[in-house]
Amino acid sequence: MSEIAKLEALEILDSRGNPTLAVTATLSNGVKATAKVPSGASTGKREAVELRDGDKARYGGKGVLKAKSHVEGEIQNVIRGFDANDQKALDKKLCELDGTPNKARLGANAILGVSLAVARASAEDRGLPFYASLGNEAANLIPAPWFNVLNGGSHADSNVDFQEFMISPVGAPRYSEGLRAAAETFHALKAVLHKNGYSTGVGDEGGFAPELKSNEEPIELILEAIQKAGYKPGKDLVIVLDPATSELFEDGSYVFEKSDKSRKSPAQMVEFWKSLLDRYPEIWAIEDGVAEDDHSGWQQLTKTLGDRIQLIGDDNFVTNPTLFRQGIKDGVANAILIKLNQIGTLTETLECIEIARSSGYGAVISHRSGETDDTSIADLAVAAGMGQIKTGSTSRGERIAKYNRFLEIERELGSKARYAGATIYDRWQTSVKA
Ligand code: 2PG
Ligand code: MG
Repeated sequence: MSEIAKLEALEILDSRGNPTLAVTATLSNGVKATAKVPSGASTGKREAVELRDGDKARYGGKGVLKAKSHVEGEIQNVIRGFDANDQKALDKKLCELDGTPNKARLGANAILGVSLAVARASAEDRGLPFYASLGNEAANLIPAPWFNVLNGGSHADSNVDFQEFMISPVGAPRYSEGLRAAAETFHALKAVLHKNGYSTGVGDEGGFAPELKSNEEPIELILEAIQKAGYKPGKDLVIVLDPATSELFEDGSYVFEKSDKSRKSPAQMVEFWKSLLDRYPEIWAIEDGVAEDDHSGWQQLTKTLGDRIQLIGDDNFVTNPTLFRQGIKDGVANAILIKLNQIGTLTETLECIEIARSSGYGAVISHRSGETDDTSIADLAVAAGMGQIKTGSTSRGERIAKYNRFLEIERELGSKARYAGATIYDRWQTSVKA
């Protein structure tokens, strides 16, 4: 048995220049590994608590020295001597030690850092790649990525209300070819934006963030770019949206504040998506098409479009097994977005993935808008055979780190490597994807 011998935490910066934690776990035999914690901007209200110092004299209150001291103090004192290969017991202990329903006392950033660092150390200890340590020998499915090539909403200073316009190379024969198709399309999109006189500066997740005229213009520009790159929209590459509508929901209405200032009722919002899908059959999935607090809107959306496309719940489920189970009972969404730091331990994250699998829901692993060079989510996606990931555009090092990690895994798996591609979408009507 390899025991946990030491925990160290370092206050580092994330991709937005805000503090976050790097946690290093050292085992009794000297093996050590580090995990770095991400941070969101358009967070769901019921996410586990990211503990910030609140000391305005440092990083505008965003320091994480308290979380660091929890890792090196209370948590280390309790888990020193724990079996590093018993992740479930470790994560259970971390939750008990925190004692709150949302990890508010010790901080989900502190807890996740420890949970992941120990998981990584355990993989090192057993001489396995992280994905093989987390999964089993059958873990060989490389996910179809969603590349966020145009950023809006709270991730960019533009007049686009919706947060993410993504492309997914579902038609590629293998992951590396899909990555190439996406990168080529990203460059083609840059040329299209230039031609139209738009800026090509990028937003938080590496997608372009120009001042566009409407919420539909990004779709038109992306379709043009896919063709310009030599691919077929709706076949080689499809479109996925995360409008992050919880950010637009005010007093029961959806307010398109950044574009035309219009207001929509939940029923009108569902109608909006339906008509958008009618016009753009290249859209295969929508995340957070209605807001986290709009429960009946979610049911209506699922009833109306759930047999046509993948509808992913992010802000409403917040990778929380209890909220997810309830949502499934209530007929909300048909897929879940999985973010480790929304819930705070690896075990609870895996539980959500398992619930999705046993309920026939899709599961998409995701980065946060504030990221580091940590690549754990790439390995987790393969370990759990998830089939889909979103981790930004084909620019910005912290995004590319994950995409490049899949290239290493693909090479390592050799002929065993499978690419998820379009298979994930088989259950939805093929007519939409003609
Ligand atoms: C989202 C995420 C990631 P954030 O809404 O899905 O793209 O954004 O990390 O800001 O919550
Ligand atoms: Mg989202």
